[in-house]
Amino acid sequence: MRVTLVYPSYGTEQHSLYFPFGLAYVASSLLNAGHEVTVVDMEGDRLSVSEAVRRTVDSSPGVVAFGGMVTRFRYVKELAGLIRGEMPGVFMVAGNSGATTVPEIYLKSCGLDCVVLGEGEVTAAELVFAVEEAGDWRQVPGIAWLDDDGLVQKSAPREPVADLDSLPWPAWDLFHIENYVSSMDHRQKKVRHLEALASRGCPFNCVYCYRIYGRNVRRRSPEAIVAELVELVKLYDIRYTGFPDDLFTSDKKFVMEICALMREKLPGIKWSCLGRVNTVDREMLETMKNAGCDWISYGIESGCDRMLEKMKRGVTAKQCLDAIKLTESVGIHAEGSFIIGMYGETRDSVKRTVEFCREADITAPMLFVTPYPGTAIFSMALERGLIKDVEEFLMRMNAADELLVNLTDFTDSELIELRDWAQGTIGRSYLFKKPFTRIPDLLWKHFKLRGARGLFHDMRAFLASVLFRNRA
Ligand code: B12
Ligand code: SF4
Repeated sequence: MRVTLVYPSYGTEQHSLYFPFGLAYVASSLLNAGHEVTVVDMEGDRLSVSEAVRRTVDSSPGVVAFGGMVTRFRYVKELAGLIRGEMPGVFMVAGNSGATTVPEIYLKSCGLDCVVLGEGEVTAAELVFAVEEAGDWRQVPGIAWLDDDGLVQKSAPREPVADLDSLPWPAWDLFHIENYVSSMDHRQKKVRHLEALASRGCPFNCVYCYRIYGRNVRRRSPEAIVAELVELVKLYDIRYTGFPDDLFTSDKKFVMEICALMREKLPGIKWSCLGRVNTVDREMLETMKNAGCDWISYGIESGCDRMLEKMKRGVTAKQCLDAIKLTESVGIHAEGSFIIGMYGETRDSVKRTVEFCREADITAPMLFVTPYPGTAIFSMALERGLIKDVEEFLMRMNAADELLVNLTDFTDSELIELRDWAQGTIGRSYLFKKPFTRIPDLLWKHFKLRGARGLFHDMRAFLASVLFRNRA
């Protein structure tokens, strides 16, 4: 059957491109099952909504399937409405963490026939087959739909793919891959790059995080991961890579094995990953460094132990500081991500985060805590009436640089001001430690990461912090 996969855009701003692995994995499984697949990539091809609709309709699909992060819900809604107007009989489906956690919103607002829950590869292939055969697609495990009374019904749960090596590699060639390979990467490297997924799942339980693959970690074999990377070098001449896993460093032995193979088969290739401070040690970091790792991003989130406990991070600020210093000491650049506005946040806890950054000598954009669907804080925000209309909340979602839901005892404007103060103070103390190298570097980095708007916002925050430095 002819299937058109639609990747909705982030928006109109210029920013780096991130390859949509979820959709590309679904595409390769559909191809493997014998279906004909077209991709309409709004993001990579910078398509307007009307162009995306035109391309979708022109591809004459029997099934239209939407991907993209939950933050792109508003585009799925708009696209689905327009496509339905042009092709009333087409079967429409969506998959991702949003469709999985708030299926009723996707089904009702976007007029979809069904949504795929969780891991999509096997479900999508079976679903398209059932639609093609005019069979009872409601029997396919791992989906949800609306019944005649408008109530959400779910089929039997889909078992996770036991052997990740059995999945075909992502269908890179259905996308204009050169756009992604040559785009600047979120690890701030202007080199040819593409990543590969090594594992699915994370054993930890942070209250602001949703893991579509759950707590049980499944890992590909190191041989298969490195073989895929070797293929990426051969096909696209990549020089930089990384692992967009939930948590790449969840198992030392696994990481060490990948590193040994990378040293042997991919000398000269640099890479980065997401790490967790209590899953690394000196031996592991040195091995990673020797295998080309030059950048690790740690989710630090707060420099205050009380807040770390509230987030159920399972680590202390001291552990975070030690890991950052250890990482830098072996020659890998360590970066931290921070959030502000968790329930229980106070001026004192924010000051501790600022102090933490000073001591660690790091800076990073500080984002507002956002209760994404599926997280513990989403349920809490619903219970407390802080999110009254889930669809309206999804429609406003973006990159967490705006305050969407206030979980604290501060007023919105107090919290925004506190964030601007903290962001500015952290940035100022970092920059002025080595002004001649750091100021140009940081401006460029923020522009790449967050576009012109983000750069403008951060510069404004920085100036505000210089002018009002004693406020907090
Ligand atoms: C890489 C990444 C990014 C990249 C972009 C990735 C991209 N190409 O879109 C960047 C760095 C830009 C990014 C940004 C953000 N991200 Co992000 N990101 C990830 C990360 C680490 C990996 C995504 C990935 O490639 N996964 C691997 C693929 C194979 O899995 P998948 O996408 O889920 O796809 C599977 C299923 O969802 C399903 N599926 C997916 N699409 C489709 C389509 C169809 C038709 C079907 C049938 C099935 C299906 O099947 C797929 C295969 O099994 C995930 C965590 C994770 N490991 O998933 C977080 C994650 C998706 N991000 C998240 C968040 C919150 C954000 C930000 C809001 C963070 C921030 N504070 O700014 C921003 C949003 C920016 C924006 N404006 O939209 C959350 C989403 C939470 C939620 N409840 O939805 C996640 C889950 C992290 C987390 N654990 O909380 N992110
Ligand atoms: S934030 Fe990171 S460590 Fe915590 S549960 Fe999510 S993926 Fe795991």
